[in-house]
Amino acid sequence: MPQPYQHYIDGEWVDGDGSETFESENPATGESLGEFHRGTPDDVDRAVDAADAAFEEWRELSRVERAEYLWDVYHELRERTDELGAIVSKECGKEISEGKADVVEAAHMVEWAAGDARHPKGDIVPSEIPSKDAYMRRKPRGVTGCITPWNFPVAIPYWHMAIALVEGNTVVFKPAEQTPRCAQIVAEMFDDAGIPDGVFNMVQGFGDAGNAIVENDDVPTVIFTGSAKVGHHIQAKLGGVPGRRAACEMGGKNAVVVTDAADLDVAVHSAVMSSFKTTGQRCVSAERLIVHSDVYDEFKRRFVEAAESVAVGDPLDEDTFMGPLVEADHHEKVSEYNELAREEGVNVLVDRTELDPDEIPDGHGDGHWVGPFVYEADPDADLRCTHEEVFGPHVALLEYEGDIERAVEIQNDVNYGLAGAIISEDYRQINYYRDRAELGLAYGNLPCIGAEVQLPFGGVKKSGNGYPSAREAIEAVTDRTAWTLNNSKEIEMAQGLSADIKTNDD
Ligand code: UN1
Repeated sequence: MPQPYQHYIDGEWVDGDGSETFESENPATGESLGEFHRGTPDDVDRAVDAADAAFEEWRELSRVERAEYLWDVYHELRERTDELGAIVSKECGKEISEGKADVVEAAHMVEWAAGDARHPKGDIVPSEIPSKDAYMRRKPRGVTGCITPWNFPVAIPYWHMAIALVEGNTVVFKPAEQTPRCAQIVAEMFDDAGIPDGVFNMVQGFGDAGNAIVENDDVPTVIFTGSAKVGHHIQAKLGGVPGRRAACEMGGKNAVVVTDAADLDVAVHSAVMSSFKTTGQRCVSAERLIVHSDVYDEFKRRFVEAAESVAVGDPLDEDTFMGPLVEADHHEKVSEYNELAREEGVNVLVDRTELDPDEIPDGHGDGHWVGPFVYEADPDADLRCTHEEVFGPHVALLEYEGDIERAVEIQNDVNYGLAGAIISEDYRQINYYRDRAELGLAYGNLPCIGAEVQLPFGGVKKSGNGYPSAREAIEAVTDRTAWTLNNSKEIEMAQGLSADIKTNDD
């Protein structure tokens, strides 16, 4: 492919209108991974026009025919997992097992959507009237705008697009500006699959391009995964507009609850995974550990030991546990939150904000390195550091006394409600947590990361409206028709309503 890399609009690779380009940077080394055309709002509008024009023919195909294009993508994802996993790791800094898992998660989502094309759909609904057949149908909504984040640069685009396409919608994809190389590969796969012109379109760029999708009234559905700030803007903008819908998945201030009945091996393992995997940069990562006082001292000792020693390093090295943060601005934000926690008077237990020079791998001096930051805080204090999402390896230990109700009260004392976990051997505690924790995704005796694609992924409260994965995504990209057919020559109404037409002559 020639550089600068191009947009994909109406089945063609194009430069677009703008004169600006931008670079993708490897966050572990600072090296450039390519130059990309920066899309403009006009480029987005052209992509929307192409998607709108392609919609009528695409919706006429059967779901099974549409899924055939996705099966091609599936096989390419499977065949190229190792190669693409390394590109994911290079572009967003996730360690290599996570880079590959991103591609595998993408394959799973495509498999789910394409396989679902052959599954029975809809409900048969009873009628009061014997001669009536009632059932449910779903219709595609049209152009779907997909605005995706950098932390799952292959998986999340397919979360959004695989189902939207199988259901008969066309797509305009605006990937994160931090991971355009991965997005380029996503687009190449649709091109390789020979998807009809205009059905899939991609415009590379920044927030102004994403906003052009939101502003375009020919886009009935916008699917967004990313920051709460942008997601709430989209929800506010589209919420009151008839016919337009926003399906948003945003962040969290997620917690792992460790009760007095916890197995501490499971607790420490789950907490380390939840807090430090992906360098804390999953929207499901845990930044709060709510720990019962009976087990607090031992848990703290073991968790601190792990936080002091987890391996930060080259994402391509299989011995690395945590890669760098994604970019300089984010490094600054995480460092500022660590500083803020100190200003708010917490008790800092581990501070690896600045790594020792010998911890930074050779040739990686320009990476955005950071290690764990762990502190103890009062669960009742109204602190920003324990209530706002940092999106990094920044973790508070919050000690509680008393019963599970108290732990769940602390868990729920944030505006977010995405993911969480309870570690306990007591099924009553587990069941109370399951029913009362305000969460979209909850786990028992596991980390609160690593959801499988067939689960309905999404949160409550400030975390989103619970649409972006699997069956629930179908609801986002389709409209329901409750269909009733009369098999009789007579019209008979339900509810005892008279069907007699009475005239003045009666
Ligand atoms: C995200 O957190 O940004 O559940 C997505 C998980 C992954 C998806 C995470 N399957 O950890």
